[in-house]
Amino acid sequence: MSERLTKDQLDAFKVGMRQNDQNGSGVIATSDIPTVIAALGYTIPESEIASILYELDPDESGVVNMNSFFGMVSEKLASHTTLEQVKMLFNSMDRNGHGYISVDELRFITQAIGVNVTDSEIKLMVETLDIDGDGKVNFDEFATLFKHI
Ligand SMILES: [Ca+2]
Ligand SMILES: [Ca+2]
Repeated sequence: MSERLTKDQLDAFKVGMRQNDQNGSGVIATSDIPTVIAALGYTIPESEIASILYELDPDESGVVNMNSFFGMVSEKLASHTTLEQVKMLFNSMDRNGHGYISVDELRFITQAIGVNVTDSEIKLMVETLDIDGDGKVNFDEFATLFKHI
């Protein structure tokens, strides 16, 4: 079994990227990657983040294709995560227990853990995961980050 995202999921991410490209942001700044990883609930040593960034952006252009980023997420992070951990992470992010993560909830979480992201970056994170396009992230969409489970 592959731990990578399926072709369908990658296609969904690409659709999200194209939508984001209309706003001029189909890429993510490498400086934002530690923030995004933290917002997903992971603690990764700085040394490992440095190697991730080097892998994603070997020529140090300062930006990474969103597709490459999610490929890295599915490969590096998912292999360490059990379904129980994914559920716990999702439940902790779904503060009102309605069964989805809203932009507001993601904003609250990023502020709570002390990372500095703009509203447009938060919306980009939601849009990239939001496969059915309802503007919120349900558990199935969230779990695509960890699809090997
Ligand atoms: Ca919620
Ligand atoms: Ca959705």
